[in-house]
Amino acid sequence: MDLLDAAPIKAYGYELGFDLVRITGAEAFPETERVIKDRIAAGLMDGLPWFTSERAEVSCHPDALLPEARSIIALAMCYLSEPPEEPQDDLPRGRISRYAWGEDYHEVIKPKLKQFAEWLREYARREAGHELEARLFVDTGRMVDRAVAQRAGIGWYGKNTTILTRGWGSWVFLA
Ligand code: B12
Repeated sequence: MDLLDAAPIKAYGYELGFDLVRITGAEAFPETERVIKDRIAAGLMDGLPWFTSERAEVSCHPDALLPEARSIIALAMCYLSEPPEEPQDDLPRGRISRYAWGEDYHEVIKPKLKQFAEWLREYARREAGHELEARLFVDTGRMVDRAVAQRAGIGWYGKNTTILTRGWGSWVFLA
């Protein structure tokens, strides 16, 4: 992103409704790759057949996802909302994790990422006279979302392994 001023990029991220916007370089994540491979070898990722060592070799190397990659924009969106009123009856009920209360976050965030990428392309053309390529990831993509967020300064690893942010705690989706 060194050819482009980062301030308007961050400002646009906030305009789109993200709560934290940071930028980091597109260098590899060798420590995360080592941890993923150790966990797979120890059988800790059983039940997630798509979570393979080969996948880690891509997801921890941004240049395998986009060869000319220079920077990664790390985004966080808070999902903390007020709990609904507790029903006053004795019927047995299950509890659903807060992150699943609203609309599917993938469907909320993906259109915003597409809009961000379109804006970035236009911004790069206008400011630097060059074409910009971008790839978009939220959760299901081959990207190590937490490692990116930590390196970019979105937050730090909490004891529950989620990224804790100043202001929103761990109640954030990453993209
Ligand atoms: C696989 C996965 C799961 C699996 C986990 C399976 C397993 N055996 O671990 C399942 C389906 C169970 C799951 C559950 C949840 N997930 Co999930 N999941 C992912 C996914 C796709 C990959 C995460 C992963 O394992 N990466 C590989 C590991 C090795 O990388 P890493 O997490 O960066 O690992 C580092 C840390 O582990 C760190 N570390 C671990 N523990 C500690 C402790 C300390 C003290 C320190 C310093 C460091 C540290 O060291 C590693 C090396 O850098 C990511 C999205 C993505 N594309 O990254 C979402 C993601 C991690 N999930 C997310 C969420 C919200 C959840 C849930 C809270 C949802 C819910 N309410 O049920 C739970 C909670 C899980 C938890 N406490 O971590 C969010 C986390 C947001 C945040 N604030 O961090 C992500 C980032 C999705 C997103 N884009 O928003 N998830």
